[in-house]
Formats: sequence, C-alpha cells, structure tokens
Amino acid sequence: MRRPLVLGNWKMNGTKASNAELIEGLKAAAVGVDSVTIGVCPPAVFIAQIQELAGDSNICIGAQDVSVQSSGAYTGEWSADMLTEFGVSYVLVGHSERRTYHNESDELIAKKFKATQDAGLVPVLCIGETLEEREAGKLESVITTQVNAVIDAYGIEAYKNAVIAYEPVWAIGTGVTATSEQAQEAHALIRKLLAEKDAEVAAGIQILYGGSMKPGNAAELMAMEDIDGGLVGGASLVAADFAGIFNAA
Ligand code: G2H
Repeated sequence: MRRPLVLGNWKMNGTKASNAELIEGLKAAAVGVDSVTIGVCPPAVFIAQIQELAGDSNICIGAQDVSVQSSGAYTGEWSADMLTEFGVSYVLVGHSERRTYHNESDELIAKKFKATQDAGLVPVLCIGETLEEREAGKLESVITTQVNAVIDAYGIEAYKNAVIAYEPVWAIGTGVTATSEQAQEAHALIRKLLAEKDAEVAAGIQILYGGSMKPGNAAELMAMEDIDGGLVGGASLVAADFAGIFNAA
C-alpha cells in the first residue's frame, strides 16, 4: 500500500510571524496523525526557521526549487546539499509556475530531479497540461513528454525514490478543481506510462493531485485509486484548512 502524502506549497507567502502561527497550528493538528506523511514547502529563506519551529514533530520540510549545480558561482541559487543541512526531505521540481515564469524546460527539470536524488532527497516532479492543451486533446502527449524527460535522461530507476504531482495548470490557484474522475484518469495514465517500463516502480510511486485542493474536495479526490495525496497551495496557508486536507487522506 502506498502511504498518503500531503504537502503544502506555500509559494512566495509568509512572514516570520505568520509562519510561527501556522506551524504551531499544524503541529497541534498533526498530533497523533501517523498514517499520513505531512510536509510544508516554505520559501527558501524561511526553511531554517521552519526546521526550528517544526522541531521533532511529524511535519516534514520540502523546498520549492533547487539548483542543478552542487556549489560555485551561481548567484541566487541553492544546492540540494545545502537543503540537507536544514532537515529538508522533499524538493518540488518543475512546478508549473517555474515552467511558466522561469522558462524551465523538461531537460533542466530532469537535472534538478537528479541533483535532488543525488543529495539523498526526494524529488516531487510536478507535471500537468494547460487548458489549451487539454482542449486540443493533448493531455496524454503532454504528460508522456514530461514523465519521459526523466526516464530518457536517467532511466526508469530514477522514479524508485520519487514522487509525482499531477497539477493541471488550469486548476492551479483558479478555484477550479479537476473532478475526481478527471484527476484519476490522468493519474492512471501516469502510472500506466511507468508500468510499461517497470511494474514495481509504477505500483510504488506516490502520485499527488494538485490544483485548488480544499478540505471540501480532498476526501473525494484522495479516495480515487491512483491518487495518493495532495500538493496543496492556497489551502495550505490556513492551518485548519490544511489539517482538513491531511485528515481526509
Ligand atoms: C498548485 C497548487 C499547489 P493551489 O500550484 O502546488 O496550488 O492549491 O493554490 O491551486
């Protein structure tokens, strides 16, 4: 059985004060929750603060991005090795906002995925189609290209210790959620693509849904066969809402 995983992607939000309040709320809500892995992905500048606040609670830490380089003259970047010094477990790679606003290519994203794994951390590869692509019937080809970018570069084994987040771009921060059937269809497609290469890898990998997940729709989405948790944006900024989601997993 795949263990449910619910990660909050704070994006570029938070202050030291609001972070402290949020983490205190989450810690209290997460007491005794032992059947779900819970994590938060704060902006990089707050990771050290969150590590301290989370202490030895069951709240894991993720980063929202990472460099492909391990060190050196790369102004504005941070490496996966640096993240390991702050108790980070997960790294989001290829979020649609990085693909759109920072022109990240599938090739670069695959390198970030590998750099994360090489440091002993778990990459969360974010994939998904735009509305235009969906309406043009390109869901399968877009997802195939995004999933295969890692396989082509590093082989199917790379997915052994990784997470995939399916986030339809049209559902991100829009308030529009994919129906549980639409999400399940995409998740099943992703698992089938992996199964064609390695059935064991496909059966073991956690595939999260992301895109306007809320307490009101989380249970239905996560009840679907191939949906193993959520990557939650807006709703992860309010402790009660995020708790409502991880309690539904
Ligand atoms: C998708 C998601 C979190 P939201 O970006 O990665 O954000 O839940 O606000 O749609």
